[in-house]
Amino acid sequence: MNQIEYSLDELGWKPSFQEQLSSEEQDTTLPARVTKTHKGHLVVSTGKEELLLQIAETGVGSLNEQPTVGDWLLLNKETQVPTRLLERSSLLQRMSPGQEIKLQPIAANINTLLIVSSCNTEFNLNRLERYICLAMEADIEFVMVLTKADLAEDPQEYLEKAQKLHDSMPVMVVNSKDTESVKALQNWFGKGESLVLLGSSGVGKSTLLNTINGTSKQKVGAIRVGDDKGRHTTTSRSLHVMPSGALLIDVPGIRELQLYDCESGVYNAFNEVSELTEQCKFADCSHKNEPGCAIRAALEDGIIDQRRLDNYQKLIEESELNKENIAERVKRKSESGRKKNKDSKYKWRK
Ligand SMILES: Nc1nc2c(ncn2[C@@H]2O[C@H](COP(=O)(O)OP(=O)(O)OP(=O)(O)O)[C@@H](O)[C@H]2O)c(=O)[nH]1
Ligand SMILES: [Mg+2]
Ligand SMILES: [Zn+2]
Repeated sequence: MNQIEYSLDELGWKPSFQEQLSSEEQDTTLPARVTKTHKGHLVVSTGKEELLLQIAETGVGSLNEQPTVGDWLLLNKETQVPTRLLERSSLLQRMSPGQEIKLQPIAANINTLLIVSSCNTEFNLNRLERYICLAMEADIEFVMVLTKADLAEDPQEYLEKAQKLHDSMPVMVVNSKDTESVKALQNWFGKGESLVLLGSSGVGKSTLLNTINGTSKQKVGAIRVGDDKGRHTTTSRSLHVMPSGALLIDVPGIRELQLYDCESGVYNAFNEVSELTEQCKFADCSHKNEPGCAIRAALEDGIIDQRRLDNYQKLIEESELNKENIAERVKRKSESGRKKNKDSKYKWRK
C-alpha cells in the first residue's frame, strides 16, 4: 500500500458490510481491510493507518476465524485489537498444500477472479478448469488472461482452446508488459471493485499488476528456460489500489489447486456433462456399462469430450473426498476436547 490515506469506500467498503455492524460496534469499532498476509502475520489498513497483526493458530475447519487478504475486520477503537471478522461477500478457498488436512482461504470479498495462464507450455486445460470451478462456486465473475502473446508463435490457438472451456468466459490475450495491451482488462477495474490474480508461478501475475499500476512495486522473476516454470518470486498475498480505483490482489504462484466442497461449482463449470448425467437411466450410473447411459451415448456421438468428462469426474470426487476429510478432522478435533482459547485470536506484534 502507498503512504496516502484512503477512505473506506476506496478500500472496497460496501453497504453490505456496514449493515453487519451493531449500533454498539458503530460507536466502539473501526473497520480495517486485510491488505497483506505472510507466514502467520497480516497487515490491515483502516485507510488512515496500517497495522501489523499476528495470527494465532486457529483450528482446522474453523475457516471463518482465519482472516485472509481482502477480509474486513473490526478493530476496537481504543486498543486496536480485532473484535471480529465481517461476513464475506465471497471467498476463494482451497485445500492447504502439503500433508496436513486443512483448508486455506485464498482471498475474500472479491468481485472478479483473473485466471492467469501463458501462451506457452504452462497452458493446461485441466488445470484452468479448476480455477473456473473455484470462481463458479464462489459466485464471482471470472476472466481468463493469457499472457506472453508477444512470445507465442500463434496466440490465437491458445485463445480458441481457452474459449471452449466456458461459453460466457471472456478470454484476453495480452502482453503483460505492455500498457496498451493490458487496457483490454479495464472493464473489470471499476472504482472499489476487488480483483485477484491467480495462476501458476511465472505466468506474469506481478508483471500484470505492475503494468496496470504503472509501477514496479511487485518483484518479478524470470522463468526457467526449457520448461517455462516460474521460480515462485512472489511470497506473500497483497492488495494494491490501482489508478482506476480498483483493488488488485497479487498472490504467490499456485502449485496445486485442490478443490474443497465445490460440487456446485464443478457442476456448473461442466454443465454440458453434468446435465447429461441426470438423463442416465440409473441415478447412480457410473457411465461404464450400465444400460441407458446418456453420457456414453453422448461420447459416442461426439457431443461431449472424453477429457472434459474425465476431469469432471476427477474434480467431483476430489471435492467430495476433501469435504469428508475435513469434516472427519473437525470431528476428531472436537472429540479430543481441545481447550478453547478465550483470548483474542489475534495478537499484537511490535
Ligand atoms: N515477454 C513477456 N514476458 C512476460 C509477460 N508476462 C510476464 N513476463 C515475464 O515472465 C516472468 C515472470 O513474471 P512474474 O510477473 O514474476 O510472474 P508471476 O506470475 O508473478 O510469478 P510468481 O510470483 O512466481 O507466482 C518475468 O520475467 C516477466 O518479465 C508477457 O506477457 N510477455
Ligand atoms: Mg508474482
Ligand atoms: Zn451414465
